[in-house]
Amino acid sequence: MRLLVTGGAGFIGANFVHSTVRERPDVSVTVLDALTYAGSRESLAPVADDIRLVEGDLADEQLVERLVAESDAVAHFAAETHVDNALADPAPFLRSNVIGTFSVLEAVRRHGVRLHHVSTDEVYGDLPLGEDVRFTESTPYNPSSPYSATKASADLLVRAWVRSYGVRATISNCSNNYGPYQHIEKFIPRQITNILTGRRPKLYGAGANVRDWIHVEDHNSAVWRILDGGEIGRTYLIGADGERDNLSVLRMILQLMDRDPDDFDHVTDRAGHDLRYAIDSGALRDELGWAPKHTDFADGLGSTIAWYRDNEWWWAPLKERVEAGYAKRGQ
Ligand code: NAD
Ligand code: TDX
Repeated sequence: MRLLVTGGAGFIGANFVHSTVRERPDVSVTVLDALTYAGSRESLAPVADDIRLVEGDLADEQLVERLVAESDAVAHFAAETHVDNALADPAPFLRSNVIGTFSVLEAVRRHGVRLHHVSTDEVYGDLPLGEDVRFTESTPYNPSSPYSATKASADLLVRAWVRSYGVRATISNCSNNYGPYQHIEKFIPRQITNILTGRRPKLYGAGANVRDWIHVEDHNSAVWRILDGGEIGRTYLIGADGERDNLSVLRMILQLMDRDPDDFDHVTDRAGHDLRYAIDSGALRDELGWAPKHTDFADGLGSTIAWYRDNEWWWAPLKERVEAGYAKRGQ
């Protein structure tokens, strides 16, 4: 199989490429990535000799068309992904997430190529705290932020291209990922690298917001399961029953790093901050037989901390600039 992976130099995409090279020697991987601030060649260094990396933008229709024409399937991960950045400047999110997905859809339509579109649970908006409800495939779309609105728009384009043009596509909406190679602007790696650089962790508001954590390897095994056996036109929700509030996650990081549990700062809350995400992944488990492997969160968090400790070369050059950006916003 010739597989085109968009966004393969980002967090989830790079982990996907690593595991594909490791576990699927029959797959030849081409990565298309614009190498924005969120993508890096270094994340693909361990597999550099096993893949082809093309630096380019999704909005470059001719390039996308050429690469899609040479592929049997596309795993579409590329996107602008950070909610705080979207609040500060939504324009790149419209370009990459909406126009970029449109460009991929037109190319797969012309060439009859199978597409898997990677999306997020944030398209469903948020859930109340403390109620026993979860997102399912039939939850109505209700995005809150410029980021989630552009991901929702992309999902709707995919659904329309399936219905109108018979494009062979599936969609997955996954909960919050953690693991190696995640950009240090995101919650978990930001706190780990704050501690490793002598800074205090930063918690938005009271830390009561709940996220449903899944290890990136489990997200990616689900994506492969859908590519292999998913029903065309279907949406699958991916989650590993990992609900925790932000304060508990932060305290766990502090404990695993031998710090005082109160050694952190409360900072300005995010505008429009979604309260709670929670995924019911029953359909994926029952119909495609998928199950997560990383079921012990403390264990997964411990190995993620170890990865950041051992791979300072990968993140240290970014740290000052990321924190200066947050400081400007009072976060
Ligand atoms: P990331 O920000 O770490 O990586 C995104 C990658 O896409 C980067 O390498 C970047 O250079 C590339 N990119 C961005 N715009 C591009 C463009 N116009 N053309 C080509 N490449 C471009 O993101 P991530 O966390 O790895 O997320 C990957 C996908 O998974 C996204 O679609 C995201 O919405 C989705 N997702 C993420 C999470 C999460 O917790 N991180 C959860 C659910 C879904
Ligand atoms: O320093 C911080 N302090 C803090 O309390 C940061 C960066 C975040 N937070 C909070 C905000 C959220 O409630 O932690 C939670 C997680 O924040 P992010 O890592 O920014 O993730 P989130 O906004 O939940 O979105 C993530 O999951 C879904 C990804 O960034 C998205 O790309 C994905 O779609």
